[in-house]
Amino acid sequence: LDNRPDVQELSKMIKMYQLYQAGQKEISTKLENLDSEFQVNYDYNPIHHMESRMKKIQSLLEKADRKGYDLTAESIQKNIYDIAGIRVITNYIDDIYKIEKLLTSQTDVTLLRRKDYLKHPKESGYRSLHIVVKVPVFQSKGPIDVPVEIQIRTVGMDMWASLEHKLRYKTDTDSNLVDKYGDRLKGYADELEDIERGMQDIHRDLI
Ligand code: 0O2
Repeated sequence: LDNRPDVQELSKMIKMYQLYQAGQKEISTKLENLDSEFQVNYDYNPIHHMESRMKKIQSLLEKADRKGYDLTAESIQKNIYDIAGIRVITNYIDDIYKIEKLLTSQTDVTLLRRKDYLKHPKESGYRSLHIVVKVPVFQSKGPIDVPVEIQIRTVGMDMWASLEHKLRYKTDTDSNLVDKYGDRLKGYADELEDIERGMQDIHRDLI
């Protein structure tokens, strides 16, 4: 980066991370509670597993720089919503929307942004539901709303995204690989969707 933030700004960003991490924990707990409740009442778990990550400061600054935002804690907080991220991997496609509805209908959770890459897959074939919600974090001086990005997708879509991410990452060193595998992967994304919808139909008949 040419315009690195000074020590004072960096220290503000580090403090800001504590707040975002707390927001991430609030949402993770809500999701875990929903999943346990499903187990007790319906003998079924919509969530296969979850992963949480905090965006590394270096990636955060690079993203802000790329998007042309000031590299200050204030500007980053105002413009970037995926500092705290949770990935929810579900068993079936229906579960994606079920989780979204159950989470966003909670009174202290507010939906800020929504991108449905299931209804509108990306050019690559990528499918996932991305939502950003805000949740209050109770600090010593009172509550502060914190945005958390949640990516919700099925086991199949997650497996696909991991492989495709590797391909894109490798592209930096070998662009032939995208020419070689890009179309095939896109085709697999469509096939996976067919298979997951078919399996969901069978599962629906079994519960
Ligand atoms: P990381 O480390 O995964 O976070 P925005 O956040 O909305 O300002 P953008 O780029 O419009 O910026 O967000 P988008 O495309 O809705 O979501 C970005 C994230 O979605 C990526 O994070 C990936 O995790 C995932 N993603 C989006 N498109 C693809 C795709 O074609 N293939 C794969 N494998 N993943 C995708 P980052 O930025 O890569 O970093």
